[in-house]
Amino acid sequence: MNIFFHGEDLEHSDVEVFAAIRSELERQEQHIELIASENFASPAILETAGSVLTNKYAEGYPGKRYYGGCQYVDTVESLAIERAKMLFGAEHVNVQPHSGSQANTAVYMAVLKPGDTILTMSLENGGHLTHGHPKNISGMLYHVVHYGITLNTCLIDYDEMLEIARKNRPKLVTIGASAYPRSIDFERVANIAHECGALVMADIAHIAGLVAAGLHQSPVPFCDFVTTTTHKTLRGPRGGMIMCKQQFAKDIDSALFPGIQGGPLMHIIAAKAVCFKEALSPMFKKYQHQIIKNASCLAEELQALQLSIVSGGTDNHLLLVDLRDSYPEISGKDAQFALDKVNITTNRNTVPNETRSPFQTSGLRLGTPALTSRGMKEPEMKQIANMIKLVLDNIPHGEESFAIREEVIDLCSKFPLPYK
Ligand code: DSN
Repeated sequence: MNIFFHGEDLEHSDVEVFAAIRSELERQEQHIELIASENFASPAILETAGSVLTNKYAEGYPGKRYYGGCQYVDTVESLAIERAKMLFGAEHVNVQPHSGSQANTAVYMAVLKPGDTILTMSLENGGHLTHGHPKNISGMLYHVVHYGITLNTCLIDYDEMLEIARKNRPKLVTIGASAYPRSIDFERVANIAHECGALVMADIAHIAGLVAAGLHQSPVPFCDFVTTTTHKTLRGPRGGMIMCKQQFAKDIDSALFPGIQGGPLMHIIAAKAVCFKEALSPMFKKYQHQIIKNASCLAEELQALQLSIVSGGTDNHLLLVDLRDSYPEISGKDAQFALDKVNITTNRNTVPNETRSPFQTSGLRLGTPALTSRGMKEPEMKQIANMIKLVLDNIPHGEESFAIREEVIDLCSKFPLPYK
């Protein structure tokens, strides 16, 4: 019995959507993907995410649902929970958040009241929207105080964090980033929070794969709550997850459902279970190790080509190029657009002590999870660094664009996506 579907129906029933998906596949095949938060999920994960489980409503949790017919989705959710516990050593896991934002919001709902103080890292310093940005619900509902980084090293200033925590007595401290290239000392942050009577939430959305593989300190033993997405370095389906100490299990579960979500996405939860099984394999550790090696190599090569890298390098899967030294006239937006033209996909990003607006920025964020999933290694990172340099040198005229685009397509053809 074939339990999955492969597009033969869509091709005939909806030509517009089919054509858009096929074009997106071609784009993914022919572009160098350097967005640090993107990846290529395995065929098994894509199959599961496209399965008949999408048909099932299952409000509640395994063994305690509000609908009949949940016996098989109970199996997949229980598998996802048990595998995640094994992977991260967590006491309690909720695999239902639709996204990392939902996961973070559920933690806030579980432990905070409107007006309570949260101590967080700002978006400008590498944090995340959901860590108290004024335009996000976290910044609208709570009183937000920020810690930052030391400007000359670009490292989190833990001493300042302690000082601010002592002064402001937050109810919750958050730690975790979407554009921070260095290791994070979760134990130290948990000690600071607990010393000041606060709870602590680590958001490991970006580095979850590195943590699962034991290549980055895990926050799980130290922090009250750990949230993540499942689709970045973890290489699963798009979604979120919350881990917490057992004492908070009930509050977290009810904050998520019925607090902020209704029916869980059972096809995605099943795909999370598949992702966690893949992440428990020895191959996964090798893959994560290569992600880090590739990021370090890319940073070193770009530095050798006279580009400034924030903090002088990287410990994880991403790096930040500060364009201001070598290319003061070029914004992150200009660089992103020029690279787009040659099929190199990146995103502009603010850099420490940013002087341009968040829409323009002075930086580029580059990450290696997706390229590493295609099998690229250090020689390809060197080639990519050279191509990036050539593109930046040729802004605004882009004389070299055609040749570089051909080189990108040729490189991609040697490292096919894992779907054929
Ligand atoms: N959009 C994600 C990222 O690119 O880091 C964060 O939500």
